[in-house]
Amino acid sequence: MEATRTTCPYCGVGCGVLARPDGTVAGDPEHPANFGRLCSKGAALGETIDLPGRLLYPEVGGKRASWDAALDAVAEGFSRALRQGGPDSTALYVSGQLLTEDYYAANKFAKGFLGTANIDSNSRLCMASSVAAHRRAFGEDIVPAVYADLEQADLVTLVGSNLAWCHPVLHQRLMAAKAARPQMRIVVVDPRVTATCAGADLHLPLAPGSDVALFAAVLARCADAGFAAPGMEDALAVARGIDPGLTGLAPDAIATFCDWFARTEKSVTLWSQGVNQSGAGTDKANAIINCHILTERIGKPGASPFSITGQPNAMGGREVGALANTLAAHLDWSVPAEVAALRDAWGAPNLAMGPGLKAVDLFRALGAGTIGALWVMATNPAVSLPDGDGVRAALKRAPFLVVSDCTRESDTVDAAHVRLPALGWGEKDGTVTNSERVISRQRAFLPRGGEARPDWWAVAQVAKRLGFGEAFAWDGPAAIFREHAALTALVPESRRAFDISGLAEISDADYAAMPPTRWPVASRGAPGERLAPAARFIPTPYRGLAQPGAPLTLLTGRLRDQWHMMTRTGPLPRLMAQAPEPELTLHPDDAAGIADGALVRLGNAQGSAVLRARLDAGQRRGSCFAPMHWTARFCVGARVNAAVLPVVDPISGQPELKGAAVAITRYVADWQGFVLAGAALDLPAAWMARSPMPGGVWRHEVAGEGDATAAFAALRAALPETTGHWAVLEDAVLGLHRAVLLREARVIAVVCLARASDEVPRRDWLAALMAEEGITLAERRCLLAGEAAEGPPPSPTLCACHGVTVGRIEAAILDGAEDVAAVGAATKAGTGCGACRPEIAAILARAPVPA
Ligand SMILES: Nc1nc2c(c(=O)[nH]1)N[C@H]1C(S)=C(S)[C@@H](COP(=O)(O)OP(=O)(O)OC[C@H]3O[C@@H](n4cnc5c(=O)[nH]c(N)nc54)[C@H](O)[C@@H]3O)O[C@H]1N2
Ligand SMILES: Nc1nc2c(c(=O)[nH]1)N[C@H]1C(S)=C(S)[C@@H](COP(=O)(O)OP(=O)(O)OC[C@H]3O[C@@H](n4cnc5c(=O)[nH]c(N)nc54)[C@H](O)[C@@H]3O)O[C@H]1N2
Ligand code: SF4
Ligand SMILES: [Mo]
Repeated sequence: MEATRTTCPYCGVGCGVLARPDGTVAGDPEHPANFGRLCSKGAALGETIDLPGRLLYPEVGGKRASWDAALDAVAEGFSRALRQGGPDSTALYVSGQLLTEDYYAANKFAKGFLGTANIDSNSRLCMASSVAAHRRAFGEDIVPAVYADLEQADLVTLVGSNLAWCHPVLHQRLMAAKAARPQMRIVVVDPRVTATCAGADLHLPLAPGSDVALFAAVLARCADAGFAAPGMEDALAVARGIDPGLTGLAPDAIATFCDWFARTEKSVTLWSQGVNQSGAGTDKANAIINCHILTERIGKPGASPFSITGQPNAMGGREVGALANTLAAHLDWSVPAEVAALRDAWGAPNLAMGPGLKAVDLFRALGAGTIGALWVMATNPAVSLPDGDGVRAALKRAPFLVVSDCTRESDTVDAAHVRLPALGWGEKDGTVTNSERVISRQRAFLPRGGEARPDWWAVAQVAKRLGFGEAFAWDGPAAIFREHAALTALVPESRRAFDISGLAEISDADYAAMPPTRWPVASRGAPGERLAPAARFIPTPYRGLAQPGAPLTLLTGRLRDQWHMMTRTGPLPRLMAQAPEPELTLHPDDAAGIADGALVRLGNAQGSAVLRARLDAGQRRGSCFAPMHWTARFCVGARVNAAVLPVVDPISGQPELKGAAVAITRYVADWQGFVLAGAALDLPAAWMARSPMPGGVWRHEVAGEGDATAAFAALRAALPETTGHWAVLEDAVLGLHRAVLLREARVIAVVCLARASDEVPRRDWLAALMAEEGITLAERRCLLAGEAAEGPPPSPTLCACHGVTVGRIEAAILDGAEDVAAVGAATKAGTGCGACRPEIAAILARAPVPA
């Protein structure tokens, strides 16, 4: 079976993948991003191909419809809104998970033909602050660096980036470079101890939101060391006026970092959401860039600022200009000649003449009733936007909502009037651009699922129905790509770094075979490497968090093995094993009597969520951390964005997704425990977290109020499987309730409740028995005890790639493995994507006690 060269659909590293129709995937050794490596999510791609819950047919009003009927309905909904409210009562909300060609089509449709700039992208939640900072500093949204710079630098500073978990393959490249050149220094700037800190020489646990103060100190120190550059005066004066103490860091730690930065010519500063997702995100990014301008370290080998992208095509979205305040091909609304040229090129007399509503304002307008028709593509705003409850209410109130997605299992899809099935990974065909400006092909290697169609095609069909067919008459993605590439040299006088006009005449065959290609690719000349744009200092006055308040600051972010709202990673047991429940990490001194493992409610006047408390001294005091991933589908009531206020950076409009002020209270449950069953169930429990386990078993963590005996009966009654024999243990005085449903020698279901979660048995052993064809008599005798009478207790999986448990790793250490490499040689743990290597190092450091 021939392997197809394609690209991973998850993070912005943009790894090349060799994929076969039987679902086997491997890293592409020839791709310049990964040279054959893949992380746990990439390596599990084959298992995501047949996920249940695909949206396979168009639906109108909740009923299956033909494409013709669905497209007619979309055209009608948009015409009605245009008639009643004009262009600005229509809107699109799109995503960095679209292919460039789909993205281009959506943007052309909205800005050129609906005549509205009300098209924004989930990149507003992700990259907007960096886009704004680049435009302020460089006059254009330019990322000067390439990945090799991380390997060539002598100082790599990671600011607000958990690279080990979020860009694992790039982190592995960095770790390999450090192993080869141990003198290379790595600094992590993050309020909490993350897996990325394990490989660092210095961790600066600064106060949330205070990055501008840190980089102001760096700027001042560099100036003191004799660096000077024209135009630095204002930025430097502002920086000198900022008290470095605002960071809450020890003065000698700040001094060490400033010294390292000032002295190290080959210095790369890489940043991500700890910078961007902030009420001061744009200033944070410019404060970093200022330090690189002053030291003349931009776009040089091993020396550059480097804003890294999150989604697979965040960069492509910026190229096609599908943000409410950008135009196609980096063209600029403030340059009339560029606007005129685009209007002519598109044949679009109605071209929108200025910026539209940014994401948060767009959903506010939807809630206020001023948007008559909204089309959402490839994103789940019901969960990912701040003010989650407000956004859900707005979606429900929308007069006309179209959602294009590959899955039916999304809270936003639930709310849609028209549902359009999109091609999934492996079916779609087009291009994406990664963090280092490399354009790669995603190629189809699977037949289309059901009646799913490309997003660009759906856009073109609706455009045709609205009378704009001529401008959307593409026969495939290559034609769209050519049109997009041609726009990048539309106005010769405006010299833009983003120039891929060299690809404007690419043939269909060459497009099909296109190797990874870094821009710029001008009509003449070789493809680009680094970019070294002329740069301007931007004064960055200090502003703290926009959501100040007592008592704790909520930081949100990502887990190693989950992707966003879990639609693809959540159903896979091996990716769920790392964190089967939503957890809130707290410093023990902030716990105020809350025990490790207790359920807690975090919340404020806007909203709340219930999670399992984890006490961890690596969390900065005064802050707590919760993953962003949980939706109502996996956990009822753990959507953290319910408690995140929709406050935005005034320059970029990016919401402050890290920094909500929350209070933590104990969630009082009279009973809690778990239900194991052969399917994901709706159960009568006030709080419930579902997760898949190996062997087709679903774990349901449950908690609730009221009489435990009644709850126990209700949970058993809610199970779909009833034939068989119940083994039951109840001790109402102790509050213990355990039941196992047996059919012959098979375990069909388990229900266990207690007063506290540590009084219920471990789930792993019981779940493992459920996965078996039949259990032994010895096992059966121990069932209600919840653990085997003999043998070691089951151990959680640490290495998701090779399924290696903590116990195996501890055993290898006892057998003499002294470092991460030796553990890898003995167990294979850490030899896949490598993302668990920091955790293996942590186990080595705490030297396991012999059993
Ligand atoms: N496994 C996995 N990988 C992913 C994704 C995923 O869902 N799962 N999503 C992808 C996407 S779209 C994105 S955008 C990237 C995001 O990649 P990252 O930005 O690395 O991820 P986050 O966990 O959101 O946030 C990074 C860190 O910012 C820290 N932080 C919070 N507040 C501050 C602050 O004020 N200052 C500083 N300096 N740090 C702060 C947090 O503690 C957190 O550790 O990951 C991409 N990769
Ligand atoms: N509290 C908090 N909130 C956050 C963040 C945070 O750190 N903290 N991070 C923010 C960031 S950086 C991001 S990027 C967002 C991510 O948030 P979302 O964009 O809402 O996340 P996803 O779950 O990835 O949604 C993508 C959807 O697109 C679908 N899809 C995939 N490919 C295609 C395609 O080709 N066509 C179509 N039509 N659909 C497709 C998938 O099935 C999925 O349902 O979350 C943001 N929200
Ligand atoms: S690092 Fe992992 S998630 Fe990111 S592109 Fe590579 S394989 Fe995919
Ligand atoms: Mo993102």
